[in-house]
Amino acid sequence: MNTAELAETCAGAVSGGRLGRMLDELAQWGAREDGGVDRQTLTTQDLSARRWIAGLYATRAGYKVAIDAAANIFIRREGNDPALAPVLTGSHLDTQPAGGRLDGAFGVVAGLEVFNALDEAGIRTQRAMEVAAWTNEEGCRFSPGLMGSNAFVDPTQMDGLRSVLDAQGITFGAAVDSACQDFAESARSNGWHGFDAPMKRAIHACIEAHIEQGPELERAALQVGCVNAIQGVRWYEMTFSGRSSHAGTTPLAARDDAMVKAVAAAHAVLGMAALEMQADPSLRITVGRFQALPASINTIAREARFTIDLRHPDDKVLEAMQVRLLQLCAQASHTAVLLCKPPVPFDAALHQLTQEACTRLGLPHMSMLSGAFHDAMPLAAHTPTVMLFAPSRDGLSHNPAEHTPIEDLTACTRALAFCMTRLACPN
Ligand code: HGY
Ligand code: MN
Ligand code: MN
Repeated sequence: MNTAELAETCAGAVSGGRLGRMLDELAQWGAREDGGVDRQTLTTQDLSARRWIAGLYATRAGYKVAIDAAANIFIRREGNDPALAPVLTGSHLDTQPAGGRLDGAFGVVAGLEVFNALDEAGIRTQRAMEVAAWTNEEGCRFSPGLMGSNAFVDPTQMDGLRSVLDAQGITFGAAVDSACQDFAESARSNGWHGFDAPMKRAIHACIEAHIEQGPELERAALQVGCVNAIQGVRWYEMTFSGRSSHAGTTPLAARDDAMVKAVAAAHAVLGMAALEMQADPSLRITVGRFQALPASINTIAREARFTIDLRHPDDKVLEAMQVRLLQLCAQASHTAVLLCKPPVPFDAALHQLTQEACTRLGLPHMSMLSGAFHDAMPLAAHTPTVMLFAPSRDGLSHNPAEHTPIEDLTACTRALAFCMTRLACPN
């Protein structure tokens, strides 16, 4: 068989039943009563999910597992020529606090289903393939997001990232060390086959499968998104200061109320955002978190802070918006830029391959931009990278009701299987 025929054979062996069962099993870790998932990075729920998914393949012939200094996990399916750089797929296992069961999880499980399909079809590839489970993509517990994939591409970031604290005062470094120890203990007690996975190592190409998390594919009644770029993203935290004093005794003239300053600034930001998003449908401005200290009902706030999530496909617009946001928050005692990522174009040849895959497999598809960021964003600076999307029902994500019909998840996985096989069997 030529490589295209091998690729079609692998795509044909993808099983929606197996895919659905793995997604169901994975959703048990951090399962919420409302059907969603709370599996924040490096929590006990995340460690259980990591142990389970690595353990599925770690003792199978032809497979090896590894963890790196950012606790990124890699599941490797050996190829005929170990000297060749691997083809990489995967996504993240961590979720939002009230997340869905597909954001991230689908990309990891889809990669593993490609492995299952190759095994079933008896295909040995030239290049090894690896599925990555990147650490802390979401950035909820430790901010910002994309810590694991960023550190893989630029290990010099690790020292700074290790000192980031979560709300309980635990450092990212301590959480990473516990995860690496947990992995090592599981590997020892279960006889896992391991390999050495240094950061920044050579990768032949990277393809990440993910749910769209927006409404475009469903609106167009299409099954697969061939993603050509990710829009730029900037995160800010605006902090306002005041002086704590008694709510019942302090007259207006004596008040220095941080809440008054923060609410006024947030209100101005949201008012500007509404007008600007009306004028420019590509613009996204969100105030997602608002906190006050000491957060006591009968004490005037000494501090109040809120976050802003700013997104747009054009970096010049992001730059101009940043100036306006800082102006509106001029009363802030501290402004922090937590994340600043310019728009990232994906590899044109890989994007072409994703479209070829969908055409050959008869999958209705379209080329599109990603509104959400993904681990593919940093990877694109390290190796030719592209993404494949499956539709999201009602465009909903970061919500327990997140859902995609299994036939659409299967279609996207078939396209992934085709592309990965083509890349891993070059001749
Ligand atoms: O925020 C994002 O774009 C990603 O879903 N974490
Ligand atoms: Mn995601
Ligand atoms: Mn997400």
